Parts: sequence; structure tokens; C-alpha cells
Amino acid sequence: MAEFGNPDVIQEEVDILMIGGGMACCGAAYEVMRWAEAAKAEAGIDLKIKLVDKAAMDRSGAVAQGLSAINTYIGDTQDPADYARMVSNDLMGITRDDLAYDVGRNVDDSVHLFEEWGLPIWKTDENGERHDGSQGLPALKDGGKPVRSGKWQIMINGESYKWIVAEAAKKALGMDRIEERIFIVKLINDKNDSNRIAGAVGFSTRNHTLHIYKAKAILLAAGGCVNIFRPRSVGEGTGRAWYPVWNAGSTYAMAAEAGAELTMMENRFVPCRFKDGYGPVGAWFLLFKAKATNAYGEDYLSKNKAMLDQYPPYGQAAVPASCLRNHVMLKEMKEGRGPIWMDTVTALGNLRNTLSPREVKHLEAEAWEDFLDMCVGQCGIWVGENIEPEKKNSELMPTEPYLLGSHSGCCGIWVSGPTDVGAPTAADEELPGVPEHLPRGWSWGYRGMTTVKGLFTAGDGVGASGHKFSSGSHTEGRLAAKAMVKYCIDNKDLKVELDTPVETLVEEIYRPVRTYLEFKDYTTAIDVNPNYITPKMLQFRLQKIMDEYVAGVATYYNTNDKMLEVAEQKLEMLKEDAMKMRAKDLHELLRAWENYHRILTAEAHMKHIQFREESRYPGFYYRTDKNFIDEENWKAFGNSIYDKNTKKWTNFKRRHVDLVDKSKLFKPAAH
Ligand code: SFD
Ligand code: AMP
Repeated sequence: MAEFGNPDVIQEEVDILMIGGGMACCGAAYEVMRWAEAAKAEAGIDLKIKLVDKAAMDRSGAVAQGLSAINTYIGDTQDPADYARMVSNDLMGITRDDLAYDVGRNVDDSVHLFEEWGLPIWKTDENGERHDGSQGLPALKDGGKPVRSGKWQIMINGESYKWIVAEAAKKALGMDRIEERIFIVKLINDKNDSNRIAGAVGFSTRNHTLHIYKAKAILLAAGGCVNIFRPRSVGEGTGRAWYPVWNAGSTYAMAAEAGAELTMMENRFVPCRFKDGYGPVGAWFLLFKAKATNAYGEDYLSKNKAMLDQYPPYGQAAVPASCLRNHVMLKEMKEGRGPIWMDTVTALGNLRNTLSPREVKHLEAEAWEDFLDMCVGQCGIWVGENIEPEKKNSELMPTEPYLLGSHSGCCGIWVSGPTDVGAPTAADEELPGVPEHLPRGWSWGYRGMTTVKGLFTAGDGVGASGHKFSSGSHTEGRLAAKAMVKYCIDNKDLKVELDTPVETLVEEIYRPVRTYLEFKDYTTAIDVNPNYITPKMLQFRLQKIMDEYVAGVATYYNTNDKMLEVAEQKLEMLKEDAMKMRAKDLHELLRAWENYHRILTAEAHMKHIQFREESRYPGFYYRTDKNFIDEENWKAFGNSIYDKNTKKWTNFKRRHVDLVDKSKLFKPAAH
């Protein structure tokens, strides 16, 4: 009988393993069966497929609470090149146009599917009036007109968004191919080719079983990274964050340990959010046309606009990048003109001048529904503080940093782009530091494949793109699924072999449990013990280091070369001490490994900031020793490789190329 500390080991061999059950993996799950069935019919190949999620797919990942907008829908008045331009502008010029363009040309199909599966999408009628998605107007694919909150965003009634998307994924894949509550701890390389993937290992968070999967192709789409920085919410509020607290950097850490090349890990997202409840601001700025002001009622974005001229060309774009919007806000806060307010009162008042009474009522309800759909905690704040948004303004605040590749950020893994969108090749060979074994150029045949053979990613995992959001992540999952099937067909005779013996894997993964069982009786208080550290305490230590030395809120997002040196030493020791984490139950075992993933992700972030000798994202972070943007030397991808044996990082540049003309974005430079 399996017991705590002595799990049953279950081994399984599949062709395709999908890790995660979020938007990207739901997209992959939906898509993969179509291609797998074709492979069976046309080539007689019967692919074995499995999806594992650490949680329950109906409510797992970033869309757990639902959403009130789909932020990427191209529609019929813009094209994928416009989209690639917007992505580049918002991420200060260093993105992969091939990846963004590819998402742009495919994403609407996912949105049409969501609607077909039952997601209510707001519509505009022939008189230009807006309606909830349940009003029976034509579907988008039949010419229905969405309600655009912004140029790219459309409004939905989306509390049950994730249920709907997960249901379609489950139906397509079948429940016998899905295992929930399995936390994957690490990927395993191939014994005969260290740059090939061979499997993954994890454990059940519900019973004492350890799961080892052998797989030819793996889609690693376990979301972004939350809680590596000390959060603004402390005490009883700890755990309140904007992005999903249960996404702990597993994507970046496991890919790095498997040897995959990471890209733009210096990038982060510091969202401007409603203070304490973390309510998103997009609907307020874009749909309600609200303005943010400083404490003295000044519209600081207009007032400080000239500040952005020192960051040409991005500061001069018609819509300044998200980080630059933070940059002007931080000036107000640092110079003592806080707090910052979202002027909800004026915005809602103005609506009465232009809209019908029915529409006004609808939008006033939306003021609440926006948060009830995706961030219910913000409604708790409003109720608790007696805020009626039509009568009382709400405070805004830049949050602690998050690492992600699908929202307004672009850190992640370097992947193969589509084969048909101008992928530059060969030129990278001239660059010093690019390791020999890596593919040259931007496409090596399988969309979404990392530099490790057979390892794919999507959504938050794909770096150097961003602004995919829920719909684009689903799309990238679908693209990866198709490519994985192709990879399996092309490698049908491949036999992968795990490079680590099963006993070693069990020993390694259950180490925190065994440490606990060995030492727990040494003291009378189980949380105080010289032989181990609790995952919670280790997390506090990580967050303190990152906050104080790697540009967290404590220093107003400032760091410098010297602070980074200190962080480097402290993180190295923390990584060592992570081996002494204890797990007194399965829940703590989960926490222990989540924290290990966080540490590696944090280390990647720090190393990349150290490598990039400029401040590319003012408003997200500043290197005060290099407080400028250096287009000449740093308009390049910052990439890295981690060596799991030596535990060292190698950082290097990859050349940046614009495939889409960006001149449309900019006004002429001011003189
Ligand atoms: O308002 C393991 N997002 C928004 N997207 C939109 O389209 N519109 C919005 O309105 C958006 N906004 C928003 C958004 C997110 C959040 C949290 C809020 C508001 C409050 C962004 C999207 O949600 C996001 O882009 C996608 O969900 C990203 O998709 P993906 O698949 O890359 O990540 P995921 O959905 O979080 O899923 C991750 C999965 O991995 C699992 N997992 N499984 C096994 N082993 C491990 N070690 C694992 N680690 C994680 C998770 O359980 C999950 O299933 S707004 O701000 O603009
Ligand atoms: P958010 O609610 O901040 O996550 O943003 C939702 C969407 O609106 C994203 O596509 C953002 O890029 C966009 N957005 C948010 N605020 C602004 C703004 N002030 N100007 C332009 N776009 C914005």
C-alpha cells in the first residue's frame, strides 16, 4: 500500500503529452485529435495522447475566474500585420513578427469556436446599440458585429469562459486521455540525445502516486509566473494577486532545466490595477473612456507626455506602450502627487450624454460585471469600502511584477515560427555566444517547438511575442498540436529513453517528504527545525530578495549592476537551500516544487536583467546604472541557456529583424 513518503510509481508511455489544462492546452486538446485521426487514417499511425493538469481543467489557469473581454480579435477591418505592429510597439520593439503574425491570422477562428460552444459575445445592432451576448444577434462568423472595447478587444459575458473552453477540450480528447491533479515537477531528456525530450515526471496531489511519462512530443504550457516578488498584499491579503497564484513558473523552469533556450526573460509585466482588489483597468480606459488622474485631478498621461520623447521611437507612438504609461504614473507617485485615481465618476456621468437610457443601465451594470466576471475580489473591495463607482472614484496602483508571455509581457521560450513567414536564417551564426547545437534562424519546421527536439510550448510559454491573451493562447495551443502530430509522424520509428533511472526520480521528487519524516521529531514545533525549511518561509526569502534587489515595489522598480550582484549571490544560496525544503503533506510537496520552479524563473529574470545593459522597459523596471534605451546595441533578443548539471546560465544576443514595417506607428520625432 502506498503511503506518505513511499508512493506507488505509475509509468506510462505515450506519443504526445500535454502539460497544463489552461487556454493553450485546451486549444491543443481540441485540435490534436483531428490531426491524430488523420494520421491514423492516412499513415496508419495510432498516436497515444495524454493531458495532465495540476488542477481541474474547468477552473484551472489564468481564466479560472472567467474574463469579461477577449483581448485579441482581429475582425475584418484590421489585418495580422497591424496586430504584429501593435505587439511590437507595446513591447518596445523587440518581438518576433513571425509569431505575432501567425497568431493574428489564426486567432479569430478560435473566437468563433468559443461562440459556437456557447460563450456569449456582446453585439452591436444595426442602430449601433450594444447588447449582451445572449440577445440573439448573429454570430461573429455570420457577420455579427462585436462590441469593441478597444481596437483589438471585444466584450463578452465571460464568467463561465473557462468551463466552456475546457468542456470542448474534454469532449474532443475524451476523459480517459486526461488526468487532473497531477503536478509535473521536471522534464526528462533522452538518454541517447541530451537535446531531445523523452518524458516528464510528477506526482498526484490527491494520493500517494508518482507518475512517470515517456513521450516523443511534449507540449509544456503551464502558464506564467506569479509570486516571485514580494506582493503588495500582505497578512490576510497574501495570496491576492492579479495573475493566477497557482502558476508558479513551471513552464520556464522545466524548459530551462531541459536545456531549452529562453528569450526575453528580462521582460516583466507590472500592470496598473485597481488598488488592493487587482481589478483590471482595460474596460475602464477603453470601454468607459475613463481617465486616470493624480491626487490633484490632473490627467498625468497628457501632462507628462513630453517625458516620453526621450524614448524614441516608442514613446512617440500614437498609443504609448504599457510600460511607458506606467512610467508617467510613477513620476507622479514618486514626486508625491499620489494617490492615483481612476475617475469612474466622470466616465459614467459622460455616458449619460451620449447613450440611450437602456444602454446606460447596461453599462452601469457592466461596471460591476466586469469584475464579477473575472476578479470578484475587486467587488469585495468596492462593497467593503462603500464604493459606488458612479459616486466615488477608485485608487489605482502599479502591482508587483509578473512574468508571462501571453498578456502585456513577452518573456518565455525561443520557439520555431511558421515556415512561411519570412524567417531569417544563417545570420545568427555570426553572433558570438550562440551555442553550436542550436538551430539557426527562426523556423526549424515545427511551429512552437523549442530548441529541444520534441519539446513544444504555447501561450505564456512562447517568448518574444505577447498580447495573445486568452484567444491567442488557445490558438497557439492549436498550432502546436498540429505540429506535434507532424513531428510524431516524421519520427515514427523514434524510440526515446529516459536519461534518469526511476529510483533516482522517486528519490529526488519525494526528497522534501523524506527530509520531513527523517527530522520532524528533532524539535517540538514542527515548523522550527535546523534541518529543514518550510516552503512558505523559503518563498518569503525569495520574495524579499527579488523585491529589494531585482526591482520590486520596495525600490520603485529600480535596480543596478551592484544590486544584481547581491541578488545573484543570494539566489544561488537560496537555490542550494531549496534542497532542504520539507513537505509535511502532499499540499506542501506541491508548494515545495512550485517554489523550486519560482526560484529558477526568478534567477533567469535576474540574469537577463543583468545581461541587458539598458533600461528597455521604463515603468516596468529601471537599471539606474544604465537608465536609457540603447537602440544601437540592444535592439536585440536577450536569450539564455541553463545547464542543469553545472547550474549555470549562458546569456547571449540574437539578432532582431522587423518583418513588418513599423513606420506606421510613429509620429515624426519631436525636435
Ligand atoms: O482583463 C500545471 N487574461 C486575459 N485575456 C483575455 O483575452 N482577456 C482579458 O480580459 C484578460 N485579462 C485577464 C487575463 C488573466 C487574468 C488572470 C486576469 C485578467 C485576472 C490573460 C489570459 O487569461 C492568459 O493570456 C491565458 O490564460 C494564458 O494561457 P496559458 O494556457 O498559457 O496559461 P493558463 O491559462 O494560465 O494555463 C496554465 C495551465 O497550466 C497548469 N499548470 N499543470 C501541470 N504541472 C504543472 N507544474 C503546472 N503548472 C501549471 C495550470 O493548472 C493551468 O491549467 S485582463 O487583465 O486583460
Ligand atoms: P488590462 O485590463 O489592463 O489587462 O487591459 C486589457 C486590454 O486593454 C489589453 O489589451 C491592454 O493592452 C489594453 N489597455 C489597457 N489600458 C489601456 C490604455 N490606457 N490604452 C490602450 N490600451 C489599453
